[in-house]
Amino acid sequence: MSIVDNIYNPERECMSKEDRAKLQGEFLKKTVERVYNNVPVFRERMDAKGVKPEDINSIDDLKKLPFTEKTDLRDQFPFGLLAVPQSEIVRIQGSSGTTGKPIVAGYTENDVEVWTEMVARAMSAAGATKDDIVQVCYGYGLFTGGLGAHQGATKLGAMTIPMSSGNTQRQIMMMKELGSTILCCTPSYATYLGETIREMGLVPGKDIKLKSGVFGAEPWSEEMRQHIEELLGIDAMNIYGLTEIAGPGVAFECKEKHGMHINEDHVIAEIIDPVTEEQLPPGTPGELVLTTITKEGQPMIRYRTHDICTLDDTPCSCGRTTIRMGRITGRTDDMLVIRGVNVFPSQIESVLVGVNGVAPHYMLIVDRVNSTDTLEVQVELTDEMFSDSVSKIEKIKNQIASEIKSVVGIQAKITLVEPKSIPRSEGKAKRIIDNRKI
Ligand code: DLL
Repeated sequence: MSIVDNIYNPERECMSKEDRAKLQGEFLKKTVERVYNNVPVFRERMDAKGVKPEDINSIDDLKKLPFTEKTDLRDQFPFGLLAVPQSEIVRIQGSSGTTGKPIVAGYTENDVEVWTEMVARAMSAAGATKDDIVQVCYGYGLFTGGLGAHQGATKLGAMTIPMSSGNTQRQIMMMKELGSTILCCTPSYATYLGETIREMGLVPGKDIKLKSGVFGAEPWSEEMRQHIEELLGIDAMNIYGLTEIAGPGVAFECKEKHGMHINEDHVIAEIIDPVTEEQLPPGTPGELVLTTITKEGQPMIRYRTHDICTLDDTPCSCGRTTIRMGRITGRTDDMLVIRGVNVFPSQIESVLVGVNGVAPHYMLIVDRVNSTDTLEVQVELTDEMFSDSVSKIEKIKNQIASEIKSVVGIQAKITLVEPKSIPRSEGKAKRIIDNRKI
C-alpha cells in the first residue's frame, strides 16, 4: 500500500462522515446479531432491556444497548465472552489490573490483522515508514503494548527491535548502535530514558537518531510532552488503547497533535455522563464508552472504559475525517476525593512539570489524620536545584503549594526529595499511595 501524507488507509481514514456512519451502522448491526446469538450474558442483558437485534439498524440505535463493564470480563473469565468457537482464537492478550482476577481478550486471526492495521495507522501518523528503525520498549507478553507496537511497525516494513521493557543501559546502547529512529514506550519511561541518555553524555540528534516517539498506556500531560520532546529532540505522539478493545491503536495522534483520531471503522466512541449514563455532545468531558464493530473473537458492546476525556468532531487539517478524543484527564476510578474535592493526578502533574527546579517524578500520598484527609505531594528536585540555597528551595515549595491550591482547590503538603529517590518505572508509573481506610 502506498502511504500518502502519512495516512496509512486514506479510503477508511478520510471517508465522508455520512459514508462512515453508514458503514458503522452495518457493522454494528452484524456485531449485535452475532453477540446476541453467541454470548449468553449479552443476550440476557438485551432481553432484560427488551432490545432485539432487529431493533439495531444504525448508529443512532447504539444507545438502546446495555453497557459492559470490566467486572463482566472478570465474571466471565476466561472464555465466557467469546462470540466464536474457542478453536477460532489464535491469540490471548490480557492485563493484570491492580486488583482481583486478570482479564483476558481472545483474538481471531482477523482480529489480529485489524489490530495490526490500527497500530500501523498510528505509526504512520507518527512518520514511520519502511525505512525506519522502531525500538519497542513496551513490555512483551500478555500486555498489549509490546506485541501491538511490534505488529504495527512490522506491517509498515520498518526494522523492528523487540527490546521489551527494562534494562535501560542496554536500551540506550542498542538505540545508539542500531540508530533507532522511532521509540515506543510509556511516557514515564521515555522521560527516564531521556534523562539517562543525557547523564551518559550522549547527545540527541548526534549520538541518538530518534525522530519521534509513540507513547501511551498511561495518562500524561501536555507539559510532559514538551519535556520529553526537549529531552529527546523528537516529536512525542500520543497513542491510546486498552486490552478489552484491541490494545494500542484504538486512537492516535497525527502531526497536528490536537487530539487522537479514533479508528472509527472498527470502534464506535461515545461520551457519557458516568452518573446518568446519558450520551454527551462533543466537547463535553465525560466517560469514554467504546463498541467494537469488527471484532470477531470477543466483541465489546458499549464498554465503559472509566477513562475521562472529550470528543472533537471538528475537521482536522491532516485530512483524516475521524473523530478525535482528547487526552485522558483522569479515570472515574483513579479520581481521588480529598476533603470532598475531586482531584486527578494529571492536574498535579501539569503543575509540577511547569515548575523550574523540580523533575517530573512525583508521588501523591493520601492519608487521613484526625478524620481529615491529607495530601502530600513528593516531588524530586533537579540536580542543580538540590545543591542550591535553602531559601530558593523554600520558594519552590511555596510556589508548588500555591499553584496546586489554585488548580485543584486544596492545600497540599509539599515534600521536595533528593534527585533519583522516587522509583522509576519501566512500564506504567505508579503515582498514588492512598493510606486511607475507607
Ligand atoms: O495500556 C494498551 C496500550 C499499550 C495503549 C501501549 C497505548 C500504548 P491496558 O493495560 O489494558 O492497555 O490499559 C488500558 O490505560 O483504559 C487508560 O486508562 C490507560 N491508557 C492507555 N493509553 C493511554 C493514553 C494499554 N494514551 C488503560 N493516555 C486505559 C492516558 C492511557 N491513558
